[in-house]
Amino acid sequence: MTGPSRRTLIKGLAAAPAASLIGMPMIARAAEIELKYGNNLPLSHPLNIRAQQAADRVARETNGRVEIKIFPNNQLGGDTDMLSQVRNGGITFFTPSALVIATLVPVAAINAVGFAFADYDQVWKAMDGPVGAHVRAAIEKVNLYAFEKMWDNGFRQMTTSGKAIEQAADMASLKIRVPVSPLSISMFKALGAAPASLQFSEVYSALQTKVVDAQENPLPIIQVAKLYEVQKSCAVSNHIWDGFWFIANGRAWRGLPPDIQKIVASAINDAGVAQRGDIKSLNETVQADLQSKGLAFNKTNPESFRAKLRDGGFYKEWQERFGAEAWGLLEGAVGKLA
Ligand code: X2X
Repeated sequence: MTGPSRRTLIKGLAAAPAASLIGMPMIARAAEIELKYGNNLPLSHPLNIRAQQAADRVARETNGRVEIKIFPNNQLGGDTDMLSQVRNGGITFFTPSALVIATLVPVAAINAVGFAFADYDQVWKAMDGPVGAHVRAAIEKVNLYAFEKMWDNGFRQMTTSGKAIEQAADMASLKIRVPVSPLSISMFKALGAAPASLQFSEVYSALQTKVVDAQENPLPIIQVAKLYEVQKSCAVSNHIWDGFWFIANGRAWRGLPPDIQKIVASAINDAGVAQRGDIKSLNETVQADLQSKGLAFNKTNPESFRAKLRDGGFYKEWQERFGAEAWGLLEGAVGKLA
C-alpha cells in the first residue's frame, strides 16, 4: 500500500436511503484516511503520549476524516523493519532516531558526533536552524518527508552490569550494545570497546541474557524500558545528543490534500515541541527515580573520552565522511571540534 487507505464505508452509508439510518445506534464513523505510525518506544514514553495527543487533535480538526493509528513499542517490527516499511509505504509515519535513519541518510548522524553539544540551547539552535535544515533536505532526497521539529530522545548515558565506567580506559573490550548505526559503532570502537549493533527491540533481552554487558541511552529510555532491571550502574557521560526525526513516506505525504497536510504538520510539530518540554522536566527527576530502583550513578571524566576519540582519529574520520558543509554547520553551532 503506497497511500492512505480510503474506506468505502462512509460512501456506502451516504448512498443508503435516509430511512434506513433512522433508529440506527450511533456507530463510530470510520475515518476516510487512515495513517499508520510505528515507533520503537513503550507507550509511557513522552514520545507516545504526545503523538497520541497529535493524533487526537488531527481527528478533531479534520472532523474525523483522518485517523492516525499508533503502533508503539516495536509492534510492527524493529527499527530496521519500520525504516523499510515507511520507505515502501507500508506505514505512513515512523520516528527513527538520527542514529538509525543515518543508515539510509548518512548525514543525519551529524548531531550524534561524540561530545559535540554542551547543552540544549546549542541543540535546538542547531536542529531548528541550519543543521536541521541540512539534514531534512537530505532526508527528502530519499523520498521521505521530515517534519520540521525534531523530537527529543536526549543525551545518551552508559549503563553496565559490570564495573562502573568512569573514564575512557574502563571501556576497554566492553561488550556494549549500540543502535544499528555506523557512527555508534565507529565511536565505541575508537573508545576501545567491543560494540554490537542491535535494534532497540532486542536490547532488554540481550542485557538479560548477557549477550552484551552494557548499553547506552538517555535516562528516560532506561526508565520506560526498565533497563535498570538488568543493569547495575549508570555513567553520566552525555556522550551523544540524540533526537527522533518524525518522518513520513514521501508519496503518501504528497498524496494528502494540502488542508490535511497543514493540520497534520501543525499537530505533529506542536506535539514535538511539547515533547521536548516533557523530556526536560523528566530529566530533573529521572535520576532519583532510577536510583530508588537500584541503579547506581557515577560521574565520568569527559576529557578522557574526548582525548581518546581525538587520538583515535574519530573526529577527523567523521569530518571527512560528513563533508565540509555539514561539519561546518555543526561547528558553527558548537565551536571547533577537533
Ligand atoms: O535504540 C535506541 O537505543 C534508542 C531507543 O535510543 C533509539 O531509538 C536510537
